[in-house]
Amino acid sequence: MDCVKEDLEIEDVSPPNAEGKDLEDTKQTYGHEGEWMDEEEDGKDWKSDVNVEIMAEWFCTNCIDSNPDDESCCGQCGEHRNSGILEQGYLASRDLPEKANDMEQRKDMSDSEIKLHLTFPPLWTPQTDAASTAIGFDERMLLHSEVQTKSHPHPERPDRLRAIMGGLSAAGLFSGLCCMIPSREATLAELEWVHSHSHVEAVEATSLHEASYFGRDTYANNYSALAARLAAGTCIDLMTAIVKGQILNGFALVRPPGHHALSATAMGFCLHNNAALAAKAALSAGAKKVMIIDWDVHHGNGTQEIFDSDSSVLYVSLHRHQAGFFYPGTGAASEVGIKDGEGFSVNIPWPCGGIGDEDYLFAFQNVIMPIVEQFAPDATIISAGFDAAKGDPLGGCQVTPSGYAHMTQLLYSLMKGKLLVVLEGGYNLRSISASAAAVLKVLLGVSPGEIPPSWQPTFAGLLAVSEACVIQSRYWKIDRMSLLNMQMLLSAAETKFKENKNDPRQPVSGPQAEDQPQG
Ligand code: Q9C
Ligand code: ZN
Repeated sequence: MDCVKEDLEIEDVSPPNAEGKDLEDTKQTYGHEGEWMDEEEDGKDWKSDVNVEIMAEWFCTNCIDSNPDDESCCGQCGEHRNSGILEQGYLASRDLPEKANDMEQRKDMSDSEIKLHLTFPPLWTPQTDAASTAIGFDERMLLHSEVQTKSHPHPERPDRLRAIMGGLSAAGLFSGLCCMIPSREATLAELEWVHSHSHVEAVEATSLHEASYFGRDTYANNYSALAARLAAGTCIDLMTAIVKGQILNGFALVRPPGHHALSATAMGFCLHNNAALAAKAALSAGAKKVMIIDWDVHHGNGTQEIFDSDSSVLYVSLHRHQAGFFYPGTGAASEVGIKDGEGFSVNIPWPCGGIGDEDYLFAFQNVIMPIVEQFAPDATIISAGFDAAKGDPLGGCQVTPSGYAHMTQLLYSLMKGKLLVVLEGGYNLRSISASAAAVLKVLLGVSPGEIPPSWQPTFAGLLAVSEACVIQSRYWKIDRMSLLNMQMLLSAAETKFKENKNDPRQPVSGPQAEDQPQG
């Protein structure tokens, strides 16, 4: 398909190798889904890569793309090389002493130096009430960082949380309008709610080593196990507080992310499954039915596996699937859960990249909300990766902050505000901070208004949504009219698509469709 090739160009930006490392090393760089895109990989002209190897380069702070030394703006995302993205509205923890709070002095401190200045448990008393929005964050989660041996920085980096915290405070959302809850490390017993004992031990063991790996992409350093316990504990506590009515909703700004972590395996940058642990916490705090809605661009294979045969947890995911050729390869619409959990996994698999707001909202209106209304969850967790956002170096999709706000709003209305948002992926610092701010605004009660009626699905979006509808209608009531309507739109679009060799991402109806340039 045309679109597949185009999307690869977005991702296939492995940098020329300045240090003169061998090609094997270049292959290990992040940002292109290597083994999932073998065909395209083969067509690559390695020789020309060798030729540019001597060129000096710099890596964009915002999107980690590599750029030639003589450029001052990133060719991928446009960020100025010295924009100082992490120095605007920087949030310093209240627990840090003067030195660490001073940006000037702090610039020269390494992450582990900063850690030495942290005093825990927190010296402050959390102030919460039933109407408040709580933020979960702890600077010790910044200590989880790849020990750099490769030519390219790892996308799942501490700056992600710095940028989001900075963005929220610059937008005036933090800390004035939110309360904070202190972070706590999840106990080993809690981790074993969803993970095997040996998995927990394997993660714990990494703290003895400066650098360890679970597979090629999932790194750990001395502090990763601590960060992972904190991420999990933060999600557990926020969820518990929501179910008990101590806070209205919460945003867990945590890393490492969690949704790829299986009960016995760390993978996809994830160590412990934070959202799954939050779901268990909700159940133990008295919720009977919990929903996890996962809008990270990747399928949450870990979360799905953990609750595969469990009818008390509904797992819903929208993700780039590409017929199984996009990481992690799972999440076909036909995966619906097993045993007692059959019908309690809902997958909406995008057939290609480039998917945006219109398709996400179309999926919400036509499959997700109808199912969720019937399931009627007592607690809802959003596995909120922002790697489907426009500008993301891994996702190659087009979701805007407004799209994220509308998705949050639909769930907010249904749940009367009771939502836990858990950060998963998202690798463009500008995109993730703008998206997180848009979501937080909704949590704080600011509605983004009506979904623009001009938003129409694309052929690709319609394809995925109607496939999911047909499959899910075995388990849930899906409006016959909207099913018929979708099928009509689809067959019309299909004919058009075949006749004109159109881009599958072009809108299927509405005034824009006619004006769209062809090819
Ligand atoms: N070698 C999250 O967004 N890419 N994880 C692997 C194949 C891994 C993404 C490429 C992407 C993991 C939380
Ligand atoms: Zn992801």
